[in-house]
Amino acid sequence: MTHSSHWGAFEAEVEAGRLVSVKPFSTDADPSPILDALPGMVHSSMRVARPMIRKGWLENGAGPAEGARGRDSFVAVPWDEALDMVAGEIRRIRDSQGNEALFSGSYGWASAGRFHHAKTQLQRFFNLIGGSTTQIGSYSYAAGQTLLPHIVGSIDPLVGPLSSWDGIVADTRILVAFGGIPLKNAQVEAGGTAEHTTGPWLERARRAGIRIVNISPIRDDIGSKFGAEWISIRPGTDTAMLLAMAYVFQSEGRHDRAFLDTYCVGFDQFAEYLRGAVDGIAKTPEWAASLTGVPAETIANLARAMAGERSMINLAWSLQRADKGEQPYWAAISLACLIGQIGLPGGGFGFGYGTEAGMGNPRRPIPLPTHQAGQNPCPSAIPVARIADMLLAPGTPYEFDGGRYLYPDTRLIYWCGGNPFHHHQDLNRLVQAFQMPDTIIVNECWWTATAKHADIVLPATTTLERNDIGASKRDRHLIAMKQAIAPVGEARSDFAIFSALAARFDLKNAFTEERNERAWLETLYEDARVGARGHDVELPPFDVFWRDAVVAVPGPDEPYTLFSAFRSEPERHPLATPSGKIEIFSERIASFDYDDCPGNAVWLEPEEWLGADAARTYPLHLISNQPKTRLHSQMDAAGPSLASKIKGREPISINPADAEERGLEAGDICRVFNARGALLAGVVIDSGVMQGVVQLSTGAWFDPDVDLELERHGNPNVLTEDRGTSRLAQGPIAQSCLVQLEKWSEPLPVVKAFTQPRYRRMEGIQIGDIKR
Ligand SMILES: Nc1nc2c(c(=O)[nH]1)N[C@H]1C(S)=C(S)[C@@H](COP(=O)(O)OP(=O)(O)OC[C@H]3O[C@@H](n4cnc5c(=O)[nH]c(N)nc54)[C@H](O)[C@@H]3O)O[C@H]1N2
Ligand SMILES: Nc1nc2c(c(=O)[nH]1)N[C@H]1C(S)=C(S)[C@@H](COP(=O)(O)OP(=O)(O)OC[C@H]3O[C@@H](n4cnc5c(=O)[nH]c(N)nc54)[C@H](O)[C@@H]3O)O[C@H]1N2
Ligand SMILES: [Mo]
Repeated sequence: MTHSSHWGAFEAEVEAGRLVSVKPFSTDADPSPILDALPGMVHSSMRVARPMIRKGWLENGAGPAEGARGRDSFVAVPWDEALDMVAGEIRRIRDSQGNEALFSGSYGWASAGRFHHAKTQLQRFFNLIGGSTTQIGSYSYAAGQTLLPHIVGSIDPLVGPLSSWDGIVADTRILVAFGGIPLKNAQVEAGGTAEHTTGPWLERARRAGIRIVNISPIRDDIGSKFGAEWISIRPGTDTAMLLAMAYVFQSEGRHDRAFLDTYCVGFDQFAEYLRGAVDGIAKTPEWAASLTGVPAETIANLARAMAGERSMINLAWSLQRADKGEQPYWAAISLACLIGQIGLPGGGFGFGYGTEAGMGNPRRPIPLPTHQAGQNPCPSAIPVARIADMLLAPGTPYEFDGGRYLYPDTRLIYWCGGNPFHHHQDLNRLVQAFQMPDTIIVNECWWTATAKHADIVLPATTTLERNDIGASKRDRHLIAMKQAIAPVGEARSDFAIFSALAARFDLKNAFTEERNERAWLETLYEDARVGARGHDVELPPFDVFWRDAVVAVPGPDEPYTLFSAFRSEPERHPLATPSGKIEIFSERIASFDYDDCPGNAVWLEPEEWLGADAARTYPLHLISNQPKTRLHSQMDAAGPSLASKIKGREPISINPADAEERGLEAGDICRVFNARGALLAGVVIDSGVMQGVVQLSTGAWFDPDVDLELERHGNPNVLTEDRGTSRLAQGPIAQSCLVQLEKWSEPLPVVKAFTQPRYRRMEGIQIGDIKR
């Protein structure tokens, strides 16, 4: 049975109604091992088997939970009763407090599949009942997403299409990658990917003799097999290095004056800043060396090398998931303007060649089959990562991208397809924030920490229990995702759940448009088929697609170069910025008068970095990057992720010198802590992690021991800070985090992340058997 996932398309093998194994897609040159987790996860004892209500909520009624959420046991109830309670509570709050009090932001990756996209189903329902408060932007790149429209008029350099790899292989001579191009990340793509191409592209770049430079605290961010040089840099200081490179260009007269005059505004203000006219500090390589730990000569020589040759600057998204995370992106764009190669084949910049599968793939921009949530009639939304602020301080003013707003008073949260107890920072604070509303409802396939912190948990099917279409902006395939097994337990699809809720508001037909799953798949596919014709692509009819299960759309013949139209005809193709040009200085951002994001790229000291005062108490910088063995928190309880644990905890990598100083050996359990929290992790000693830095991937299921004030499983978000990048973007700053680490010699507390909460059956309810 053909199917797909965020980490790749595959063939599902089913025996006696159970998924037994998964075979990678036949033409995938570099399939992801994460596939191996699927059988174990789909039939895991952690599946939510039936609707569950938190005992305290059932007994005491809706209201703030005062610590009971996350601790209480549950009661299993029949579907109809659960749905009645959910609909009743949504109606009560809507009618008494207004739609703004309903929160459906529901950030999260959910699963591949364009129709059963969880958040779309959720928000489609809420939009029909008058709307709800939502979230703006993405945890992935909130800072870049808010900044770039001001500077270059679009977010293409962030989400694509980037200048395509075929053009890089042909024309780039030096590829400078801050945060590297980690293949671990290139396993996944939202929507699903049939071919993993980043490794093969890097291999072609190596064979083409391109000089590849990995500037990162972690050596493996570009595998040594691609011949990359490694320049280790202190986390959070890339802006200083980029500014110093710009300084070298400018002070040595290597900058492209004609490019700056024709295509940019604000170079003179920026040049003043570089020279030190603003703050008395010239942004010399020596200055940057003292901040970054990169030798001044290395910085200057790299800048000079880039002056003479076709160069591509790549920054990982992680760089902007940090305190003042807007700055490295603005500094990189400004540097690329001085170099003057933007819009030329193989030149300029791009953010994220190593963030997801297919970034930089040559691809035709045909529309995808996509379900629509419709318009939200309620004009209420918060910046994505300000959720805990909103819950803890309703009515408080905040600033965002030039505007001033008040946090709404949230009485009900409905999460569907995300795991805030994975993705949010400072989880101990989020536990408090989640006590505030009257009611929290979660649709989940598994007993994640978010499900455990809800009042009503509705069991959702996994993709293998329904039919769907897999498609992504960055892969050329459409994949028929065919139902392989019957729903596990009493699970229902999110579509079925919201159809049933809509019926309780007399809106069933408006929600379903009188289509079932099959009719929707056909409609979405046929719409995309019509749209594809606009790009001279003729897709087969739906029945043929469904029979063959795969459609591969051939890529374009010519490489794509970002900003090439603007470069060749700047008057005819101006950028969507106030000046129509690239804004090295932005009058508009300057007019917001933010000291944490002024009118041009600047070095602003983060609150937590290795040069901060706090580093005397917490002397290690924690990189909580994306996990190699899973997708965020997904698939943590099986397969490669489970196999990677050390005594049941997430591995943390540390430089040999830092390990020795603390008497740590490989395989030890250590306590990692700062003022916000503490966790246990398993020690891996790795000289590929620079001294002063530790690396602990995101995604171990949150497992707090309230009495010990200890997270037992290794979830780094008990340590990270919950504050916005700046008033401009208010993005998350997970990468700006200092910690200390010590050996754990006490008895090891039992990990309960993969244990279901206690529950009992309500009188008269038959419980089916769930495999444990
Ligand atoms: N410290 C730190 N924190 C980070 C980051 C970091 O770099 N460092 N990165 C951030 C980034 S970039 C991101 S994108 C976020 C990711 O954060 P999330 O996207 O919230 O993480 P996931 O684990 O993918 O959560 C998706 C949830 O949806 C559930 N799900 C899957 N399919 C379905 C379905 O069909 N229906 C329903 N109802 N549920 C389903 C899964 O079981 C899972 O619990 O994390 C952010 N957090
Ligand atoms: N296997 C797997 N792949 C994934 C995901 C996953 O969960 N699992 N998640 C996907 C998602 S949602 C996203 S948004 C992307 C994220 O894509 P990225 O944000 O690019 O991913 P990260 O792994 O967080 O960071 C990449 C590397 O940047 C380096 N880095 C961190 N801080 C700094 C710094 O201050 N300076 C420099 N120079 N380098 C730094 C780290 O060493 C890290 O390995 O990944 C996607 N890919
Ligand atoms: Mo992300």
